[in-house]
Amino acid sequence: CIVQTNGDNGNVVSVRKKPRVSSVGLAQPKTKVTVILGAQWGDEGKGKVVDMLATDADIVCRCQGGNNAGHTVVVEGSEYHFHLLPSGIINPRCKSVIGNGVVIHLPGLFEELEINEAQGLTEWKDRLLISDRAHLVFDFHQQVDQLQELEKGTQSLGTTKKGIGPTYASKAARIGIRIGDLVGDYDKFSEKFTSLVTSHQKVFPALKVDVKAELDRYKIYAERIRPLVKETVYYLYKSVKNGKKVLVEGANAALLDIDFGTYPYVTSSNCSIGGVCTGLGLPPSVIGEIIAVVKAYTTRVGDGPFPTELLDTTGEILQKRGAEFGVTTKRKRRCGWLDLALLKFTAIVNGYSSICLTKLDILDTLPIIKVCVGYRLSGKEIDHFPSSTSDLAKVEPIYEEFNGWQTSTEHVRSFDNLPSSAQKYVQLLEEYLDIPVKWIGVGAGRESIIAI
Ligand code: 2SA
Ligand code: GDP
Ligand code: MG
Repeated sequence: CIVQTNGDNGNVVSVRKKPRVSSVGLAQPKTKVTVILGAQWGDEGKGKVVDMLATDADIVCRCQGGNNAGHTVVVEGSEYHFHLLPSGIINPRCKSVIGNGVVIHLPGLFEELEINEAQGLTEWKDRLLISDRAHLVFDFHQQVDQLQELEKGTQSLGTTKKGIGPTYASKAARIGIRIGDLVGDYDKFSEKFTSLVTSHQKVFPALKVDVKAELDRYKIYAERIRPLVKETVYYLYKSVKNGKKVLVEGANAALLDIDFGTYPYVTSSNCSIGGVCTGLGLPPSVIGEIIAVVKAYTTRVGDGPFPTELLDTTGEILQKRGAEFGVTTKRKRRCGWLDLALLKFTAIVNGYSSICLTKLDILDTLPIIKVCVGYRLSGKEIDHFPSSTSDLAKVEPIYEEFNGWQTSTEHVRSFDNLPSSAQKYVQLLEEYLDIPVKWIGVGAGRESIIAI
């Protein structure tokens, strides 16, 4: 009961028996949002985990990145690749949201939809919602990405050349163009586009853009995209408040995060937990489970330091058995041992509540398996993940060695039926990070999973 008194004479002016509201906005939501994040350098198998959890979700959201991402889902032998679309789009019950933090290349988005339609994706028009605050990636951003990589020569980052960095740069410079601009006043959009091109041509005189042709093309895109555009912040607010189950699909991964990754060998968005809030307009109080997707070994595509990289035949075996090729660029992925020192760092940043360990089956044939449990720098063991890439390039991994299980785990569906050395491998990961492993992937298909 709240009693308010008049300050002068102490008389009671109002008595309130019940609080006026039964909850405090989204501080106590009915259900919490589940987040799926890549815990290494990407391609951990997030798409598969999202597809698995989407069967029980109402909404699946992307919050950052663009069509640099490549997420694979294998259902009954059919392989789907998603770049901009949330992997939950193949679930006919699920709405898919592309949030404000995503950068969208519309020609790429429509191409992706067509490819997936040919593979059986249907009725997406009623299920796909795109934030009016999301920024647009134009073809010239992709050209700039290529020019920047060329200019860097041997210092290149190994980007996907999808225009991601240049688009986030336009956004941060406050000259970017949003989906809302495209579907708004077309004259204003045209003015903004023309001046955006001009400002880039000042820096890159080699940049050739047929502004009139681009504007004609985007007039058509504006009409195609208009029915999908939504103010998604309010939509998600209402959904969470009404108890809808929301899943967030992280793209890229923690070590590619612009702040916490191996800068400058990173992408240009926050792929860690913070990007979920800023990329969707969700407050931290609604975040529930944060699931780390961890590959049973480590891969990296693009340049930059990689302490446990294997430049020998074991690395080749992992690359071949794991079919480690970029989904977007088809580049060979670099492969190495599982790195727990790295995972400890990303666990600190992201606060994982559980782990989905993927691709354990890829280790099935190895006689010896190593796991990095710490780093030495200049001969001394260090207790942190170096922020400097030159230090990271110099660290010496400290390894723990396992006898391999050398038997197929592909058809195993319970933890108890895994070979004992595979069980020990999983337990080391859990104990080192103090986070439970809830699922283990033993194949690419939807069914190839051990739930613990
Ligand atoms: P960008 O294009 O500016 O984001 O590139 C910057 C760095 O980020 C890396 N990056 C990725 N790493 C792993 N997987 C990604 N998606 C694709 C896939 C990659 C592909 O699923 O296979 O096809 O090559 C991804 N996207 C960006 C990139 O390699 C640079 O190191
Ligand atoms: P994402 O970017 O994290 O979604 O991952 P990618 O799709 O880029 O790469 C992961 C690859 O591993 C895909 O080809 C998946 O089909 C495959 N994959 C995922 N989980 C498993 C697993 O447990 N075992 C095997 N063999 N393949 C898997
Ligand atoms: Mg990928």
